[in-house]
Amino acid sequence: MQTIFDTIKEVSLKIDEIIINEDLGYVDETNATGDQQLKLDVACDIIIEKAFRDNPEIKALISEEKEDVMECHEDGKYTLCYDPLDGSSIVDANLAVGAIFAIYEGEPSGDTLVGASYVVFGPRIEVVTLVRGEKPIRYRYINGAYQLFHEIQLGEKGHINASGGSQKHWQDHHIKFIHGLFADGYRLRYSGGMVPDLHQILVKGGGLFSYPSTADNPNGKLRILFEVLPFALIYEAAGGIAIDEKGRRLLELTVSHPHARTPCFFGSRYEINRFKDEYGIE
Ligand code: P6P
Repeated sequence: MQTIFDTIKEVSLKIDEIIINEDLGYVDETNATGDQQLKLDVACDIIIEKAFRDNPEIKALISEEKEDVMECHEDGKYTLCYDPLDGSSIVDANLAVGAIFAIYEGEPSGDTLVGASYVVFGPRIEVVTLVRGEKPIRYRYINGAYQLFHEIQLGEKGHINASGGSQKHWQDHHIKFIHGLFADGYRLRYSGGMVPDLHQILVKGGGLFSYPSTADNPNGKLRILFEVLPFALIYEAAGGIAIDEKGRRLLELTVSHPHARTPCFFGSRYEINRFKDEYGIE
């Protein structure tokens, strides 16, 4: 799996160049989940596909930007699912964005997820890698090379509340729960970029990221295979909890379709247990 992480670090530098130098306009296409595609999305997708398709370890590639599975090597060990540039629509505001990678050994599901990684394209480029059963490791790109920065460990309780989704479409009990955290002094830290928003909670020691079901997104907005499951694995490995609105571990969800979505809650233990109490979940 280390060769996959090394390749992610290599492609991160190419994607960073694309973000800085390329056109931010839209193409005429939409992706598999109906999002209008930016030229950035397509360019980053091509970079990742080219980097991995000849790797004999790769059985198949599944991209958020493509409808179909890309079969690579019949005897390959891993299926790699990825979101090439999550949050690409906020690049034009010069906000941090990210790429997310999920490494499955077998049919993609929470049980077969054996590794995860994400890249944060911010004031610095950072990569976090995780081999299941180990601690997440944070790397920073400094002076022309990635340097190991530290292992990531969430505290018991944090102070960040990253509350996603259209507030006008939140259900009443969600409004009460979120506002209760703010009333207790939590700080709103939500950019609309899943990767920096979740990364911030991980590296600042704790808090809550929530993207609930809403009237306009009844299944939530975030995609299970390439967004939700990799972060669920990373949050649990960092000592946190990752569940859906019924309190089910996200890593135990069944995946009905490669582009299926789910409501999701990621956080340190105190915030998730408070969520369960207020949602009346055992
Ligand atoms: P909203 C970006 O488009 C994205 O998929 C995630 O990166 C982010 O967490 C979410 O959408 C933001 O959605 O509805 O809060 O703007």
